[in-house]
Amino acid sequence: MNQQNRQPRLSLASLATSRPAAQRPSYAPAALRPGIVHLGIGAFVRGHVAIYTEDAIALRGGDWGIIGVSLRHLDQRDRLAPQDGLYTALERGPVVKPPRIVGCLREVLVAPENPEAVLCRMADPAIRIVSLTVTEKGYDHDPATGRLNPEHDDIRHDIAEPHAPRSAVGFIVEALARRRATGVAPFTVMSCDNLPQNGKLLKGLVRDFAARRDPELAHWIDTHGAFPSSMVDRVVPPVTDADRADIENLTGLFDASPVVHEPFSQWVLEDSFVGGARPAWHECGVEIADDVKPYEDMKLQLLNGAHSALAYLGYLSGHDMISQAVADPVLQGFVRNLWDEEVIPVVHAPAGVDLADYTATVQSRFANPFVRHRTWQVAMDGSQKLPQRILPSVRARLSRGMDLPRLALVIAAWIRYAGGTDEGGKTIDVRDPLAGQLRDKLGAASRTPADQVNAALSFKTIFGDDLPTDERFRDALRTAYAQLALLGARKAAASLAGNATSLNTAIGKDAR
Ligand code: CS2
Repeated sequence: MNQQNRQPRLSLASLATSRPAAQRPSYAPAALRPGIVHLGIGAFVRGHVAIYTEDAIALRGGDWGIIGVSLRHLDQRDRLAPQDGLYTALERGPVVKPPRIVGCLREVLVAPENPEAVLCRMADPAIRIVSLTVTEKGYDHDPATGRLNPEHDDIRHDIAEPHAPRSAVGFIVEALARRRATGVAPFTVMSCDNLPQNGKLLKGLVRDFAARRDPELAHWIDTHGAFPSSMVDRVVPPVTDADRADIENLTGLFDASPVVHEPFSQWVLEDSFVGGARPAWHECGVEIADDVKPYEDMKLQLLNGAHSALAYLGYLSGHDMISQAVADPVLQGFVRNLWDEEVIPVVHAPAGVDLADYTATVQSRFANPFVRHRTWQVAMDGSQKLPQRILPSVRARLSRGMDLPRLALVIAAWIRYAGGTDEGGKTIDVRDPLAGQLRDKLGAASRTPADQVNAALSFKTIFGDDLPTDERFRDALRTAYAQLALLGARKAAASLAGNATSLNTAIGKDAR
């Protein structure tokens, strides 16, 4: 972190001294009482959900302060506590916007340090919503089936010691049990992660866990609880020292934990809240929908699917940033064709949405050079992401007898990436809950496409029971992997990019 020439640290005491260029909360943050506990207080929630909440508080008031909880690390708390929870959000795009100091995050707790403090807050009747951005792996479920994984270390621990949990699901169930025991209504549980039907999925996990403990608790949650599904969308990359320095210059205050985000933001939310209690999000740009599923499917399969495609193929082709990968004519042509030929034909557009326009917007968002989102970052946790980003399109195409060479190439690129060695023989820092197992299995298999594909398909938590036995899928994957091994990622993508420029760029004066 930049230690030089520091301005005063952002805090409630210094807030009034921020430069006029900075937008400050229009209400007094110190007087704001909490109504939301948020599990997983990383960058995304602070660049998205919290900003809508800040707007709703500014517009309509209400006790909707957020208590953020880190389920693993201390760093957010250590950075935000000296700032009284205040942080700066900066939009990165072609138009320079004033930085915004956000006031609705009122406290940050670290769960492993003091699980009891977290449970006390969650059991407090003042808390009406518990929201989550814990990433895919934070649900401790089996991605292929969407069911709780009782073998997961944290879940095993929480079943044995429910009063001092470690997992998000364990915290939710223990807090709900305490509310039930004291006659307090349940809080609404609002997942904001990139999972299909995230509310329904989380409800299933919470019910399953609660039923192992007490079937009556499970029944109470079923009858009185609420688990709205939502589709959230905004690219919020990790901040860099350069971002911190820019923000310090703009606001005149040093912020150890700001967020940077792209201009675009979308939140489609199912309006299912206990007692209807929620901030006035609908007046601040949140779209309320009876059925969020078509929005989630569209976003996961078109936006996140293409993001993962650019991450694996882009990384293997030598691109550090998503914006560079999508500006590469070869990969751009490939992604355009992936959308047009393979994904759009099997995705149902939400009413009133044109998928050609939607994907054109996604493409220009990815190309935003001011958003520094690394391919390596998006490549993380592939074993948890592919099941909802790539495999639903695969299944839809197989069931209709359609081919899928591009989807197969994306999966082949992931296999190659997960193997841990890039095309130049350099080690890849693979971050994934299954990284060790993947590396071992892929490493033990021979280099032939058939054996690499077999090794990957042995992961049923990713591919389920159906795909590994589907001969057409195996064939497509073997062919894609063979192309990748023979030509390298970029040329393999060029052969499926469907335009002469891509092919020429890849095989012509290409230095890579
Ligand atoms: C990305 C997402 O890291 C990733 O896997 O695909 O975080 C993406 O930036 C967001 O879903 C955009 O809303």
